[in-house]
Amino acid sequence: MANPISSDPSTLIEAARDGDRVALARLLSLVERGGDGSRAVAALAYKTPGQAYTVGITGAPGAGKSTLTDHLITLGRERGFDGGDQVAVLAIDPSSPFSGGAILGDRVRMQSHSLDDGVFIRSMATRGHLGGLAVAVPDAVRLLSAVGIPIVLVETVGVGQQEVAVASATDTTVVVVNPGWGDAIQANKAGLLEIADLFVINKADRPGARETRRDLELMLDLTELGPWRPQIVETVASTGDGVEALWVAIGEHRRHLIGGGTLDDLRRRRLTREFHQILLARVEQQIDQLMASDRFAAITAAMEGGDLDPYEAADRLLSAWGRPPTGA
Ligand SMILES: Nc1nc2c(ncn2[C@@H]2O[C@H](COP(=O)(O)OP(=O)(O)OP(=O)(O)O)[C@@H](O)[C@H]2O)c(=O)[nH]1
Ligand SMILES: [Mg+2]
Repeated sequence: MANPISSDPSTLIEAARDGDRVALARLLSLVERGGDGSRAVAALAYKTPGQAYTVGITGAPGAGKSTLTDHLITLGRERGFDGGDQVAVLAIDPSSPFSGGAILGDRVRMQSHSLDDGVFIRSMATRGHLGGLAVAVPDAVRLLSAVGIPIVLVETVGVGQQEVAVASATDTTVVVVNPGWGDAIQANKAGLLEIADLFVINKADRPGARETRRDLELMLDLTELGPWRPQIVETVASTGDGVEALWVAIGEHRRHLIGGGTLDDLRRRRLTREFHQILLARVEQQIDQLMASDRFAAITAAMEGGDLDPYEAADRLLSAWGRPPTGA
């Protein structure tokens, strides 16, 4: 066993591969914190990508994602995709940069697995990670895969742009809605359609599940879909009703991706997107540096004095691109 107080990423990765969960937790903290530590972890993880299949569970606050995830952990452990396997869960709250109360709730809801050392549950915020969630989540997922965990579940709270960013880091994306959802998130339906491989109508014990299904089917009918039509599964996570059908549906989507040869394409596209996010974050950082320079102050003063229009000002400033900003 590796030195327990080591903080060297390669030592930690070796220990994590041998099943040391403390080492794995420490690696995820490095990823979360960003900077050189996360760069080092990312480089090591990228070299040994692993075989993890990743499932995103996303949807509005309180939709029942954690309660569902708790069941999916059990199903992953007992059945897996080709037999029971180890399962990792990343619980992500994009709304707060630091771990908040909601995540504590997640831990409590998944507590039934706390004695199973084949289950690793971790909440994650992005703190200093350059590129935010869109880069931190793929880094974390890659790490879990690299240390040999075959099933990774990613729970994300929220609706909107962040959700899309996280969804693009997983192989199968499950969008959880509740009966009566239609009125609540009208505006975001198109976004959800774009990311959903499966819809779950959870809390199907409440009135309106049938209308919600009809609404979703209609929406799918009006959308130009690829070769996969998102399935709709009804569940009551609080009792476990329907969760097996959900696991089967996830498995079918997985087989669809593997059988059609599209899983590799999907992952390649995802890597390109991640690259794009990293580039954007880098460029933004450079712009921040430029804006702290004397040159920026001088050009801004000239613009304010009426000597330069804003486009000329931008041209002037960017002509210094790549050179170290003076007097920063
Ligand atoms: N009636 C009913 N209640 C449910 C069902 N599933 C979950 N709940 C309850 O809904 C509440 C929220 O469940 P969570 O699993 O924490 O939901 P979540 O989507 O993870 O919530 P956040 O992580 O806070 O966004 C809890 O009180 C659950 O017991 C269901 O199928 N039917
Ligand atoms: Mg939750």
